[in-house]
Amino acid sequence: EHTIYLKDYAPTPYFIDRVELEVEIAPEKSVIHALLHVVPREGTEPGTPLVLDGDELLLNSVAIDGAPLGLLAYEVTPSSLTINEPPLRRFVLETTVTIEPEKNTRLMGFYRSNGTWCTQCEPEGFRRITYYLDRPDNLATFNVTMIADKALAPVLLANGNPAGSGELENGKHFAVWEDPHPKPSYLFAMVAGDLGAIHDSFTTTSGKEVALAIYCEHGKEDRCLYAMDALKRSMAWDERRFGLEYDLDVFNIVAVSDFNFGAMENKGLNIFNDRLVFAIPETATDADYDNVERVIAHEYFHNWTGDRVTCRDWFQLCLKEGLTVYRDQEFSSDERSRPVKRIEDVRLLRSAQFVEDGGPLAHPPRPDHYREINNFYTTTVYEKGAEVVRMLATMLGREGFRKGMDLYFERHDGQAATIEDFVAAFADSAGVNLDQFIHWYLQAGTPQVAISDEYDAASQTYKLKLTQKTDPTPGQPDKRAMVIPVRFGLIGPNGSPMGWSKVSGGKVEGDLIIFETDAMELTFEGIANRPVPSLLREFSAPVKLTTSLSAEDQLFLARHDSDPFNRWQALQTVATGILLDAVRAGGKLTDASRVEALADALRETIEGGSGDDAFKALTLSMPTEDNIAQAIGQNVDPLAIHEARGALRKAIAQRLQDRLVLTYNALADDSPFSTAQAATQRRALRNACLTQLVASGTDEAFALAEAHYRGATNMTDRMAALSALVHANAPMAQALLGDFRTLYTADPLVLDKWLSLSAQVPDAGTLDRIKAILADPTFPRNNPNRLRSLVGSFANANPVQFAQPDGSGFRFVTEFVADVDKRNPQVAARVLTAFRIWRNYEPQRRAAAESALRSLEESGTLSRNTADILGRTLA
Ligand code: BAL
Ligand code: ZN
Repeated sequence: EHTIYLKDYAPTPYFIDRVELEVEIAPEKSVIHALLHVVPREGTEPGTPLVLDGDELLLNSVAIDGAPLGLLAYEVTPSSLTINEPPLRRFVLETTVTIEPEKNTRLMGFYRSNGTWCTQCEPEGFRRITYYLDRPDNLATFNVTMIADKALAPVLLANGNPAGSGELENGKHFAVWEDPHPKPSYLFAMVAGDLGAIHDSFTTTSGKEVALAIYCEHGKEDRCLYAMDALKRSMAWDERRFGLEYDLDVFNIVAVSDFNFGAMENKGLNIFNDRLVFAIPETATDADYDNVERVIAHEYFHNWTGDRVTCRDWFQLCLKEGLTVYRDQEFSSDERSRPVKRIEDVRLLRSAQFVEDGGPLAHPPRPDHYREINNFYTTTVYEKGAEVVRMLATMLGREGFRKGMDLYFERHDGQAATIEDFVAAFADSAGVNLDQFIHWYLQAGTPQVAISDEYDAASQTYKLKLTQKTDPTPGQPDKRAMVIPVRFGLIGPNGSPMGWSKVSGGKVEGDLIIFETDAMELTFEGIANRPVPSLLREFSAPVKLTTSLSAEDQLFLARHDSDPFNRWQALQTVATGILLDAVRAGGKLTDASRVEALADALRETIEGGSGDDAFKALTLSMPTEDNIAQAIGQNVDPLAIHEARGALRKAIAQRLQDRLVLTYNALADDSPFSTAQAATQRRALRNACLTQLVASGTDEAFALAEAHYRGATNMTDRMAALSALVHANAPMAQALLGDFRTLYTADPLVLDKWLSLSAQVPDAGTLDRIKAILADPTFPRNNPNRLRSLVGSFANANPVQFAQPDGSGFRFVTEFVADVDKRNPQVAARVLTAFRIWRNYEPQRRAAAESALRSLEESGTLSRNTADILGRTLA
């Protein structure tokens, strides 16, 4: 069994500090000539072999310091090249290999996408380009000479700065790139192709001019302008907020259409999935614009948190990912609405990370073993990782956090670091002990925090009783108490904040409770009236909170809390209570007065002055079916959930109909499309009103949505109407889907929207329609975006049809996984993770899911990626 353990980490006996590559790019076969400057590490014994990683390479020649090696001096296996007795001094290892990018359907290493040659090396793709110490702790400078046919590939890009170019015989040309910053091989990148580009520049705070470019398929240049704008804002923000400046003469981004990840932070040459670059109003929604901005920022921010300071080993992945997600979240919060961004991030955390953390694929942000590292690019590493950094920032304050970051860079710039290094920088700069805090990185599972309160009028004291517990996760049966920062406030009967004369029983720093034991009881003195507590403001820790507050208290918070997150949360909590009762009643609402009270609070939110339009739009969206399933936990019946949620949305729509129509009409806007905050927020609220109206299921509402669809002048409005009608399974939904398909027939990214919506129709005919789409010979069956849009959306966003009690949905997905696994294991393994909830279903669906998983197990040889996910899912 191929399991890798953190405890086995050891430095290599040799390291490579300089790489010179000459790459001859040609159709079918490319040839890589590598000069690796090798140095034995101190203490390496004579005769210690040098073992390099390789994968699907054809070795043509191998030499040391120019002298070819005899056959007995080295060994080649499918995954390695071993030099048996290298010299115990600095030397140059010279290899020549042949690779076939055209046949590379795994999209890892050097491959061809839509005619363009490009690379993806993280985590272990460089070994598919040449033999190397393909691990993140080997840092080297790179010099790359690329040679290609000038007509096929006029554009030749690699990491670092341009260092020469020229013409060669037979229509060929070359370009040289020198990257002066030592980097691990996973940050290596090359692109060759016939591409269009937009150019711009940025002057850094110390006056250095950086040439910026975004490359893409010819004819799509105008779609890159928003990404360029986001890039320049990101560069300025990182200087302002963290004092971090860019460090090369050029910064290039390339958009490609076949890409496993969203994007990749290669030094000086970020490569992007084109869906995260292209944005024009006709084809991109406001959510797409946000994603472009967020990911452009994320990859740019990696230049410091990832590239300048990288990871010692892949167990530390969260060191760069959690931190960089935190940074991109902060960027979006500063650029847009902070409360709205926080609510959106928490929604994602709950619907993806909490689910992962509560199931068979649960793992700590820093795992201690893995079979396949590609399976650890998870929402736990990314989103929970960001929450852990956010808690540090919450406890240390903005300045304290910045001091820790400064020390981290001072100590580790140019190094491959660990989580311990990161946390030590904060402990040392702030002079605090973070020995217990670091367990957030080491322990899996979502802590469950319960808080109850008690007021005693006679003594004017108020008590908060807190408990925490974390359920066992795979490999971690016993859990310890975590350090949980609980931001809070007490609210008096008139809605204003309440102070106290004294608090005892635990650590309270200003408006922050530091809860770090299994249980704690705080006593506040000098409290003249019973307060309503606002707990876990800003969602200050990634925990599941339950409180003893009544629905009336929650509605009071929804009206009076100064924290927008908790105003939103209060309404969600009331809705969740109603929905859980409705599910228990088989999908019917049981308490009309509570529904009315919720609807009235929503009305006040929409009408009232506090909160921007995007915030109001978020309050209108009820907990998702997945959220409800999670709250139920065991014996989940997705159909009862779907019906309960539909019933609540219908009841709210009926009660708020006049208000929704008024707001919808009042927000009509015929000025030209703009991505300015006020304009996007206006669209968000107007479309939320429309979506809510459609939930009433009336012909009038359907007609309004159809008119909205037909009259739309941008993709945000068009998709909002179509999506509302599709999710309501309205009579005209199929016809409008057909119309949408023909309107955008030539645009692959809009095709993704159609595929995704088609897969989400809550109707028994959906599965057959998906099968027909897949069976179409023109369907691009190797493109990750298309496959994920269709089958990923079905498995993750159509809970009722995926979990048909007869198992047809489950079997369709496992058969799809078995097929795609032969060509692209990463895409297959990712789709399979939709089964992580299978044990939570009621018995019939659970049995059906298990049977589909068992047949996948028996279906033949699976990739390590898919076998790993399957094994853990069934364990
Ligand atoms: N490093 C992989 C892509 C990303 O997280 O930026
Ligand atoms: Zn990242």
